[in-house]
Amino acid sequence: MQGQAPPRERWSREFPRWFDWVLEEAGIYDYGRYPVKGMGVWMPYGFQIRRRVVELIRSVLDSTGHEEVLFPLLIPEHLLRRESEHIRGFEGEVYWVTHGGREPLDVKLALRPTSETSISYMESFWIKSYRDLPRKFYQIVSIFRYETKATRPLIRLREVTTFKEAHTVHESFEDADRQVGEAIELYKRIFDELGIPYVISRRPEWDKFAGAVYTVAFDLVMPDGRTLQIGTAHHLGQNFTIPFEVRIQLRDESLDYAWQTSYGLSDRVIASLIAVHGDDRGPVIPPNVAPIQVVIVPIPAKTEEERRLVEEALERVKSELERAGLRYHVDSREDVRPGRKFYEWEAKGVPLRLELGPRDARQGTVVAARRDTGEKKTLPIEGLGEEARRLLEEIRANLRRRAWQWLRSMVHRAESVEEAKRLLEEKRGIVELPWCGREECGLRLEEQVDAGVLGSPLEPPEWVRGKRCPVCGRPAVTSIRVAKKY
Ligand code: P5A
Ligand code: ZN
Repeated sequence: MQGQAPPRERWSREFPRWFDWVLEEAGIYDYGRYPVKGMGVWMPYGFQIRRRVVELIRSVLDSTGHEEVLFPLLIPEHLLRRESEHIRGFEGEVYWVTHGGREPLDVKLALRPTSETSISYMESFWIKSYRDLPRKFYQIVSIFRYETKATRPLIRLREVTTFKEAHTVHESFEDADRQVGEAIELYKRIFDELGIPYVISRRPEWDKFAGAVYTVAFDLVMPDGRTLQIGTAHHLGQNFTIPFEVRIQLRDESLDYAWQTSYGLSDRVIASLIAVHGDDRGPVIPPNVAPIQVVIVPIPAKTEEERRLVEEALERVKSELERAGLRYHVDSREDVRPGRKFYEWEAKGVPLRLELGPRDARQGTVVAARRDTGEKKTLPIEGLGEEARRLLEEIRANLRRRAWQWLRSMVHRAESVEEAKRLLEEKRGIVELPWCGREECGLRLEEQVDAGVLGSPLEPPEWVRGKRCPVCGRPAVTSIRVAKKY
């Protein structure tokens, strides 16, 4: 029996409301009720998803020579101010601790908005020679930013609770450059594991990280067609090692300042996996991070003998799933009707549901319903563990495929400003145009299309060859991406 794929009307048309509803309905993140703006509570179910995402990030970093550390939350004012571009960028977003009890503090302390300054400060003691390099540190911590744009749960927080920041040190510009390349590869791996599609852009000069030489960013198109920056990697040059005096002895025995990179991910990774795999019924949590991979809903039996049959079949189903190492839950609530249960587990995004009624029990089968496609089929209990594993793998692949398809359908090309404007209004998503590469034209374009610039692909694309910049008419050297941004 083939089910219709669940509709995605509400998901795309009312995305912000859909998202708030999902976080609450699924018990992921309680945002509205906590009495500090921009801060919410990870609920048990959400926390489990978060934990698995964090484990994935950790395992990718640990297996590639990154060392986990933990720095203090507080940064003294003079450290935060030491790199001028950096503080200029963050000045308006810093929370300050000014008192200890009733005493005003001698030195104001910042709640870290990011940790380049405190980490560079300590690196100046730890790193003395090229022999110590490369070093790759990371931590997964809360950071605080007094965001002034509209705050949103998991998307624009004032306490970012799942900030994974990596900080690396190198002996040359080129090594740091290569490290940015590695960061991009690692982030691809992480996003691919979660089935999150992305567009990678080199951010324009006017939108790079405060204190960076250049910034590469991953963007996702959200269901409503607006883009979300879901990760960034920065070449920091010697911008922090000079003021913090991270000086090293080079191979030729001379002394020079070291080179750095930093790269970060946040709660937005979790927001994106919830957003991108959703439909009108709620999210579909990818099986590899789903707290519950399989939910079993026993269908009420009428007679004692049917009840016993279902009980017995249930034991067999459970041992099948256990043997296959799957995370399952039996919803045996007696006061809730099956229809209501289906609705609730769909809203939690459990990827696979097994229904087990008297008739199935008698036949030694269960009815399996896929959350991603809504498809239902009858499966023998014998060998169910393996079959469920296979189905979950298929669901994962399907989610990823569907998400990529959707992202691709949201990237458009235009050769004139008017066309770009029209596409942004009618189709939303990302519009790519030929570009002369000059800042002046990029900024004019932002104004003319009333959208933000994401930047350019890392390599100039083939299709712009022979084309002209729609703003100034000069030959295009690359393309530029514009989008309505979150
Ligand atoms: C890289 C890690 C940095 O802070 N320092 C350490 C560098 N880069 S960043 O671009 O400013 O932030 C990294 C990623 O964090 C996400 N992010 C946020 N997520 C939720 N709420 C926020 N207020 C917020 N601000 C930034 C973005 O995905 C960004 O790419
Ligand atoms: Zn131009």
